[in-house]
Amino acid sequence: MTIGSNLRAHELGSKVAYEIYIRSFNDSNGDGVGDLPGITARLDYLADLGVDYLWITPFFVSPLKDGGYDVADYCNIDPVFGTMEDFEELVREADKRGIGLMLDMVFNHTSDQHEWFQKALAGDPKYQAYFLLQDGDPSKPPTNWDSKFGGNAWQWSPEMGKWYLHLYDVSQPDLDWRNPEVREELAGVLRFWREKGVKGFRFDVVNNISKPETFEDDFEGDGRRFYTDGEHVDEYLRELVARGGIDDLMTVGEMSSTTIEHCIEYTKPENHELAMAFSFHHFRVDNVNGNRWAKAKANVPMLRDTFAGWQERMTEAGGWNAVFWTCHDQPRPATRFGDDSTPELLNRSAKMLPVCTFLMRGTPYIYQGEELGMTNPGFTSIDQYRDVESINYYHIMQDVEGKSEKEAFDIIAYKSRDNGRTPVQWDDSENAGFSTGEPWIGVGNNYSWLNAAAEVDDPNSVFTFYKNLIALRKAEEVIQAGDVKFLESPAPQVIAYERTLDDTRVVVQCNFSGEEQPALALEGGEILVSNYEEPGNGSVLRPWEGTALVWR
Ligand code: TEU
Repeated sequence: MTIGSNLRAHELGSKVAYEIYIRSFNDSNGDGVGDLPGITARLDYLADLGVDYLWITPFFVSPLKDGGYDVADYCNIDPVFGTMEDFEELVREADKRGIGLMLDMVFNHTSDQHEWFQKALAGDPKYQAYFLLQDGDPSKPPTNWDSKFGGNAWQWSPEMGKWYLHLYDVSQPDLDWRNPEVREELAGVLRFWREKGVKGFRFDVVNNISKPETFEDDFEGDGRRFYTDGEHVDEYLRELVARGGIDDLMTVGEMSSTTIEHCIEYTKPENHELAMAFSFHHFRVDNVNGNRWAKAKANVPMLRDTFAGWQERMTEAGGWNAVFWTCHDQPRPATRFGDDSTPELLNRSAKMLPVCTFLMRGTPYIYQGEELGMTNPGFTSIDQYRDVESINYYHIMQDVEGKSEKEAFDIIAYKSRDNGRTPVQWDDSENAGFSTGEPWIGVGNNYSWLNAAAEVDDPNSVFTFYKNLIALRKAEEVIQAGDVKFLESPAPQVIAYERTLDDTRVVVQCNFSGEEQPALALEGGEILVSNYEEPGNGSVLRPWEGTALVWR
């Protein structure tokens, strides 16, 4: 049986995952940082929503220069997030509610505080061979590659008298996967957590692990073509999955700047690599001239074509998509793809978005707070931002691109990752019920009315709508396992597709605008789900309407 077959599709297609950015989810001890007991305390909320898996962002020992994606010890918990006992308690309590935990494995790089890197700095040749070091002239980096977080991707280490590669922050040295000892260490980390009862893993930027044998300048781009989906990545993944003993678990790889062809290979079941892949091409639809650091509305026809390509081609070839609107690296989708200018428009558009993705073929992921329709926080000063990448680019936009302070700030306020990292808005009490202490990052400016306490029992809330969509996915085989085909859009601002299984056909139509738009000419059909009690069914789609019709 293959992943593209109905058997595997039923299995993966009936599941829904929920991402927890632990620092901002729920703080149990008043230190202003979310933690493991904070998650345990909210399990009933998550069980009520109906999710099957929790992907929890890294809570391992870390100097937290990159929010925990700079790991100093893969098998120990950072005290700021709790203890091993807290983790075991979380596993037990989640298990009771039928929820599995997925841990976030950051295996492309470590923190510079990791013992391996510290030993390398001290001159130990065994550990120097764990990293990508180059000899050379301290004034001239080995290549002109860019770091993803700005600046050159190489750092000179006076201790070692060598350069080291860091595709991300300078505090995140890249591991050398060509070294079998490195690969065995990392497989051991998977075995350790599997033993603890973990049900899955998310692999950070895992398609960047295979670096070339020799390093050369990139005169066409920023260097990514030399390591993205690199030569040995499939082989490394197969080996990791086999040696880690995780082929039967839920796995997802974060794929940076990848291609559909590569993601087919990563997720075809016969390859025994990963169950599914995150790809980010749909986030390019509001770039300006290829630049992510820009403020523009989404190009909906481009969004439609991107979804169509990934949905249809992955399906044809037996691959499997993770489908999602956001994660901890993105601004809030209600602000970005919907309209948060009034509570009514926010409610409408924040419900249309999941109609569009939840009925697609794949496994949906919800990012914390999305199910409440959380928005960008409305920060007014750069001092409120914490993220290393955002702060770097705030300066690059001014110093290198010549933007004004205001232009740079407006772009940060629209696109920064921190927009998605403000605390989950639990209630209208101080700090939105997230913490009794001062939160590590400020809370959004609308928590007094936009919060979980106000939404859980409200039949009209975004939360209730998500809950119903999850239940719908679990009830309908056509959503779990049906074929998918994108339809010609009746208007540029509309995305339409159909799902079919045996004699059942579902047509989804979503209006990505605040104006009425023409609908597809369809005969009959019952409403399967809609964000309007009276959809403009038939000839028009109402503003921000998302409706699915079914024929059986
Ligand atoms: O992100 C990978 C990644 O591609 C980011 O560079 C992304 O493009 C950027 O954050 C968008 O703003 C992963 C993690 O999700 C991220 O949180 C980490 O910072 C990064 O890897 C390094 O580990």
